[in-house]
Amino acid sequence: MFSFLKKKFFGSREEEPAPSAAPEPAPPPAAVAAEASAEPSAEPAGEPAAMTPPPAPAPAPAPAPAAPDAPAPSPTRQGWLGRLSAGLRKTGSSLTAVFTGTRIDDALYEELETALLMADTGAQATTLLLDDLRRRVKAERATDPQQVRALLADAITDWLRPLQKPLAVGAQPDGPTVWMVAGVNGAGKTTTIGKLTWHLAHHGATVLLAAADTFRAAAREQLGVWAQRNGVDIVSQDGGDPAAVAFDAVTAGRARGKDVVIVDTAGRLPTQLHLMEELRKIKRVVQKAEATAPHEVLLVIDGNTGQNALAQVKAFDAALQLTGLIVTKLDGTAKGGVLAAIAMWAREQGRELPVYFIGIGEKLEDLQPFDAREFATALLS
Ligand SMILES: Nc1nc2c(ncn2[C@@H]2O[C@H](COP(=O)(O)OP(=O)(O)OP(=O)(O)O)[C@@H](O)[C@H]2O)c(=O)[nH]1
Ligand SMILES: [Mg+2]
Repeated sequence: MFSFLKKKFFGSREEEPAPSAAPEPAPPPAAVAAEASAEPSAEPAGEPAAMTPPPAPAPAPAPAPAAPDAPAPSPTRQGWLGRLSAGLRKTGSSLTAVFTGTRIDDALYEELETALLMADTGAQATTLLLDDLRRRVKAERATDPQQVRALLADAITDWLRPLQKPLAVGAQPDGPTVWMVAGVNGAGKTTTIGKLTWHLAHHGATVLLAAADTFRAAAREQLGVWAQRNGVDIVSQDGGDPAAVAFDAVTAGRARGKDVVIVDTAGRLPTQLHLMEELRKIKRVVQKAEATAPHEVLLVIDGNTGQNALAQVKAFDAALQLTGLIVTKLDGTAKGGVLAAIAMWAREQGRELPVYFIGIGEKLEDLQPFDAREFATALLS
């Protein structure tokens, strides 16, 4: 689930038991439990998946034979994949319907083009994906539409693979790994932070949360509940400057020897320029507290936002120079194709923009590392 770079984590488990259904009293804040089993009452937990290898850089997609490129997933991961497929079924059913005929002809490619566009893949990514698919079909001398479907899964996998990367913890020799989390209102930032904290604590990492969403008391309380459930420290204050909270948190994280500091921020629209400026300030101030921080600037995207998700990526990236994405709510009406559009945009920019995790629900186990092959398979199932 994470790439733990410090020695102390090397023995950590990749599979972990689901916490008990009954919430347990949280340990004192400073004592971060490696075996935290306090479980959100509405959010039973599960196991994280194994770490994923870093992706290869993004070459122009080339024809490749259909072959599974990952070991068989764990039963928990299997169940999660089943639900991901169910979440993406709307896309999947229209994509798979294209391959029910008997011929590979222009009509098939036209239907496929429509289905990909309807799946939020975007015009440019759709065109490139179809060109790539045609090359693969020719190279493989495919004659059966079901072969084309398998080749499309390969093409999508290759396109999405540059997005696949584990989130690293512990690369900093002297201080905490600092993650800053941003996104539009209600994207799932705070919930995602809570889930990440749970998984980190389970791997023995010590976490400190920064409630830099100072606008709403409810936002602080929401993060406070997650801190308590996970038995981790939180830095928050009533109202005031979110940048100051972030500064205090990073300073406290270092002083207390924490492994990870996660800064939650208030939701905002990219059009709210003063709020985007505030985000920039939070980042600057975090840098003042720790010169190398933030080590990750993560954008949380609601998967249901369709093509608007790409607009969010561009706007938040312009303000913050994002280092990664987390896509939530792929269990809703999300169509999934937007990941291909994001992958293409990142490639055009000549840079890496990993999708570290995807979420398919509100439970702890619903947040899992992104895997290109699995996602492509779910999309076409
Ligand atoms: N169905 C579904 N719901 C989710 C997922 N992730 C988060 N949510 C829900 O989305 C709602 C908003 O989540 P929050 O974590 O509060 O979102 P936020 O981005 O912190 O919101 P603001 O701080 O108000 O901007 C909550 O009801 C979450 O439980 C997901 O993957 N699937
Ligand atoms: Mg929030």
